[in-house]
Amino acid sequence: MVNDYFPSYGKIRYRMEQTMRWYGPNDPVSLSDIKQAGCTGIVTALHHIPNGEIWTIDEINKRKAIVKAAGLVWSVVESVPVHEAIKTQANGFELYIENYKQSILNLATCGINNITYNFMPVLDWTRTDLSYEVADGSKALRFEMAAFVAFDLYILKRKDASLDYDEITIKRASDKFESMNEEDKILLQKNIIAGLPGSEESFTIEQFQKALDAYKDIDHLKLQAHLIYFLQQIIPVAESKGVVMSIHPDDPPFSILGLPRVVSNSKDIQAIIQAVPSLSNGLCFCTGSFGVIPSNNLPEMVQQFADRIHFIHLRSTRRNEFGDFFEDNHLEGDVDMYAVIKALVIAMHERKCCIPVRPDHGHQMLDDLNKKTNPGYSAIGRLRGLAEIRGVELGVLRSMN
Ligand code: DNO
Repeated sequence: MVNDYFPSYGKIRYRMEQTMRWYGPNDPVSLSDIKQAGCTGIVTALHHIPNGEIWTIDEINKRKAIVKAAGLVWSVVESVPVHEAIKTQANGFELYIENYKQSILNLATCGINNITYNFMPVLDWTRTDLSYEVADGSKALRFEMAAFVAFDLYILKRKDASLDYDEITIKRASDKFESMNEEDKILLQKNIIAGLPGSEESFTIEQFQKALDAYKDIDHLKLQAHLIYFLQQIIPVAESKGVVMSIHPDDPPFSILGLPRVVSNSKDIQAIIQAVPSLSNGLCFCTGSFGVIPSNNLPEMVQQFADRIHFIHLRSTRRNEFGDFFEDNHLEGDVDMYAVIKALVIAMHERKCCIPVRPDHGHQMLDDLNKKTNPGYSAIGRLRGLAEIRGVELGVLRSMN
């Protein structure tokens, strides 16, 4: 158990590299804001390049120069998105894999060697409510099961969807739907399918159903095989250039809309490591995603995958018995942040490296409430999260030195 693990290490020198996500020149939170929050690294992506196309050296260098001019470093790419055709192995998917390899090579040429991606079918992350007011008056992101199921059953009207839910859940969903007005329904649909920031996809209901249909013959094993095939293709390319690839876990980490999920727990991760053991085949350890499942013991998972965690998202969710969760303050909620950070400090010491970490999401609070920022990516809310996290890290370090 990590909590009992107190080795006499002597001087521990490696600290988390503090970063924040920046959505590029149009992000209302500026590079200067991020720098003032105490970050040295930036996590960004070329969101303007359509999913599946090659990131050219020219475009990468342009972004890199903007970050450098602000006195910061482009530490991690989040994300180079994986085209749906690769996940379903639809016609032409080999070309998308070739393009992906070329983007890795181009990033490596520009000296950027840490790339995050995910392998979630159709939707990247999913929430039902983007401005859930918590007790202190700040606003958080939330996944409410009844609202999600109401969308599935009564808005999307997915065939046989009711077979996926028990009676109580269906009753709660129908009550929820009854209580909603037209505006609420439109907003719920928008939150789920119009594309959260960074997801690179946006659908109408018809397009969405079509995207789901592409998975009708793809179960867990098949999707896992497609992921492994993808890794077998790209990891040797990444490894040859010293690039590490960090897969982001499923968010939420359970099946939604009948879709398979292959990166939700340690068993899933072990399977992909076993298939492609290279350390370039790494993990973006997102405590907010993994933390939604009570059986995911996060400090133990950090220990288990310590050698291949190349990027960290720190965030804490609070769940209830109905399958709902919301994003709590970073040191509250269900994640034992102290134990996670301690395990990370030990991992960094053993690997003799600083792992980039970002406060994943933050509440909208204080002046954030008067601004329009990307959901989850407020300035002050994330600053609070980062400040708390680095305080915990300092405490852990002092207690061990
Ligand atoms: C949400 C993010 C995800 C993440 C991707 C990684 O805020 O954590 O969108 O960037 O899943 O590919």
